[in-house]
Amino acid sequence: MGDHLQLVLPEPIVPVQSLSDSGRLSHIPERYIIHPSDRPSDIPHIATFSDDAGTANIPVIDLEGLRSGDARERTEILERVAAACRDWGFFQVVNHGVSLELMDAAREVCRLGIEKDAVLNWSDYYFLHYLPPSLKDYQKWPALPTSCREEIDEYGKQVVALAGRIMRIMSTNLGLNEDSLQDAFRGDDIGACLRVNFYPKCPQPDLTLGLSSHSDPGGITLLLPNSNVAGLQVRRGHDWITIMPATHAFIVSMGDQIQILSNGIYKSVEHRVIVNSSDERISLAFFYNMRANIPIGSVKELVTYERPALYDRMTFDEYRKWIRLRGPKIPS
Ligand SMILES: O=C(O)CCC(=O)C(=O)O
Repeated sequence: MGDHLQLVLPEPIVPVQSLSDSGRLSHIPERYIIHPSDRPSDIPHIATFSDDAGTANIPVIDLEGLRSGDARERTEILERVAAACRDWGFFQVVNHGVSLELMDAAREVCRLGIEKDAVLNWSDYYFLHYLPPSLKDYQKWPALPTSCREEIDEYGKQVVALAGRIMRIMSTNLGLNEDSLQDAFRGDDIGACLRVNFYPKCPQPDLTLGLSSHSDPGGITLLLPNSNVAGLQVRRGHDWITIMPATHAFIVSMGDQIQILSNGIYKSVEHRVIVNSSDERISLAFFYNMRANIPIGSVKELVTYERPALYDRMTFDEYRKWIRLRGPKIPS
């Protein structure tokens, strides 16, 4: 995942945060200026907006009804998720079962974990690995504030549980056994990591991007953004839709491996991040991926005479190497 993103990003020598914090920057350095055809033409004039789920452009789906045991309500929710997976490749979930306090705390401690002189990157970021356990190394997690490791650990556990629930919903919606997708990921052997992104204020947001257009190569992503600063844009045909995050919602998106497993029924959609001059932004992108070394192809029930297999089987590791050569977007 990191390799993939590094491919499409220039590697900064100075953390963007320190450039922005100098307070003297009126123009962004040359190396951050992107080609005119890639520039965001429609930076929202006011980046900060009120939390109003009604203004969101991707579906906001309330999962509360899944707990009630009411069959009709459950069917309606599943249908909404199915439509969002098919039509958007993106949706937001609220009442998802992850502790709201923990969401706020995770955002705050991860933010504080971005040290001034830490890992250098464009729109500074760092990775924390949760799964497989062999990759989890607390020594590489921020030590301060002292609650950081414990809270991020608990956050990871709850988000992994939510991701599992969403995978089961998607599996059922595809007409499969509810564990089929999870089994294809190799169940307990999945990969999970958190990418903490920090986008400082930018004096010339129209000339650059916080994160270049890409699709996520893995399974599903659960994104926790600032609830009041716009930044994420999702490709919709020729347009870029600026997502308005609903309060305490996760933005869920399909990765390339879901497109492959579903034989193209669900789409992994390109997205990018714009920055702005008045507000900084932080986002926690939680990637829920399959085991890296098992061949993945479309689930056999979804390959038919009318809909032959669209993709070659390959392992997630091979796929990452493949996109490194081919560029960051799976053909739809
Ligand atoms: O910051 C965001 O809203 C999106 C982050 C993202 O796409 C990523 O980390 O891959």
